[in-house]
Amino acid sequence: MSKRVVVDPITRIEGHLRVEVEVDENNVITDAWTASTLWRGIETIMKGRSPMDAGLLVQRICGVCTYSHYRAGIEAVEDAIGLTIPKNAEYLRTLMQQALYMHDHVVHFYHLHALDWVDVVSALSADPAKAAQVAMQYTDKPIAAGEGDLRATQERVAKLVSTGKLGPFANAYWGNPTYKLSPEQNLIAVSHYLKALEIQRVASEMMAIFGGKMPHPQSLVVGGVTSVRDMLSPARLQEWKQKHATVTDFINRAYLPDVLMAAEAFRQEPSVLGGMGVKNFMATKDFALGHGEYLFEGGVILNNDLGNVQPIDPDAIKEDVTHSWYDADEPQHPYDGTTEPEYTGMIKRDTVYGELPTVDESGKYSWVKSPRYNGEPIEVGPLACLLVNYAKGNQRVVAAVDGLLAKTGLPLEALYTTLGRTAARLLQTKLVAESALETMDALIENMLADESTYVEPVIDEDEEYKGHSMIEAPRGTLSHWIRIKDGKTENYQAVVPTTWNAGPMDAEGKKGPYELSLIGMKLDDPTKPLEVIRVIHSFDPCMACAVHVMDYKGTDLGEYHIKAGA
Ligand code: NFE
Ligand code: MG
Repeated sequence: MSKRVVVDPITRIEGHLRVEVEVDENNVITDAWTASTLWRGIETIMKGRSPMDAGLLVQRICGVCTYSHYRAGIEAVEDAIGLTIPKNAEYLRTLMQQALYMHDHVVHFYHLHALDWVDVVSALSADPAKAAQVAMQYTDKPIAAGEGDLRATQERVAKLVSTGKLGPFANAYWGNPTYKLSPEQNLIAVSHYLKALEIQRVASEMMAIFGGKMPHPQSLVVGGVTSVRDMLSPARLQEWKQKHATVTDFINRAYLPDVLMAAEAFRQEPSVLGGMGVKNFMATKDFALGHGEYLFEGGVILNNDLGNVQPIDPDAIKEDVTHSWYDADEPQHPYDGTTEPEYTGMIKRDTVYGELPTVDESGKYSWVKSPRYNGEPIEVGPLACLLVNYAKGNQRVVAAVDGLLAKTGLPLEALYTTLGRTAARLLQTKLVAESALETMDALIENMLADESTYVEPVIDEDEEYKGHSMIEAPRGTLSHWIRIKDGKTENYQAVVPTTWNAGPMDAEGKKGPYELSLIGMKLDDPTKPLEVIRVIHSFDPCMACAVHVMDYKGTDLGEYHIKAGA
């Protein structure tokens, strides 16, 4: 008989995500539904406001990739009014985005995803001297993995455990048999987890040098950038380079070796080698390197046909709300998209934890919409970006992917897995970090001849405009779509990476990447579904981004009782 497993909330993400799966008598997942239970809001409040404020307002969609929405909002307006920004502004915007990626991906791997791979309790029984030797197997120059570092880490964790207050290490499925690292490997990873807390601060400071602050930097405006004095100051540029070197060092000496270590340990673990259902991918051109070159090219791959990467057709994008808590008669193109709430609630049924409210999959069950490309679901994110660029023969990407496959001895097919998604994020981080120095050189070279950073925008109140931006955010392709009338924002829609990946079924019952990635996976113990969490975390969910609508009328949507410490 089939049983329903509910995971809610999925922790270590931004926002609220619920996953429900149905398992058969062998604990194999036969069906899956993902639902955002969080309702926020930005698209609706954009209406009637000045397009000049769009970037600053939409930036509040998220506190993680805040720069992405800021930039996307501003570039949508620039596209609408046909404004081309100066080269210096493009390079500076790219430098900020490189800092964002270096921050966001390191935080995801260590603080949001690592504990799906790393058993902290096992690290307590490691031999630090032996662990220091193990660390040398994955890099010549380990960081924070000498015997002294590892002993100190172990003592720190033991002290935490002895207090009984486990903080970030509480409420996990420690001891789950799908954890595969040895105690020594676990100890190395825990040491890097702690070191990454320092590194993410340095990456944030990189962003703040040109952005004024992090999160929510504030140096972009429609027409260019405002951090002119920082760009002209050799001391500021040097400070950025030093911080860049510190973070890059960590990526090369901790993040890369840890992914190699995980690839080796988990290469036989079935729940890690699945994790992909939708074989359509999309990524967009981004990261200006100078001289008209970009780090990543864009395109769409359908049915995993790597021999046929198509250019992105913006008209092919529509959002379906058949199973989302919104009202619309048919899939809508974002220029004409609406965001009318229609909450229909949950239904009670038996689960492995007893009777609970559960999603009503025959009706509406998520606040996330379902974007489709010519009616097809698409996976976006670092893996999609690498696959599109690998297929297009982007030399940097081909070298990075082939290099990692050679080092791990894994075939190309290994990319189409939970492990592959996680390894792709590492490779993207490395490529972005390396490219940042090229962008910096391009900026310095360009400024010798041209100091312009801003072009004044003009919006004619008697004209109507529409425009969109499409950029790569850390979780994948992000597009913002604006219509301007009477000098005001008439309609605004954001189609966000997590929306592409986490959306519920569409009108035809087609499932998106999250849902399809879970079907067919066997759980060791349905009451402790670590495998589900690991697969979903590999996408790096951000429900704040995915559901960017709030109840601006203050309507009571539901009542929640939260048991502290439960
Ligand atoms: Ni809130 Fe975001 C990114 C955007 S997610 S983190 O990256 O855009 O879907
Ligand atoms: Mg939207």
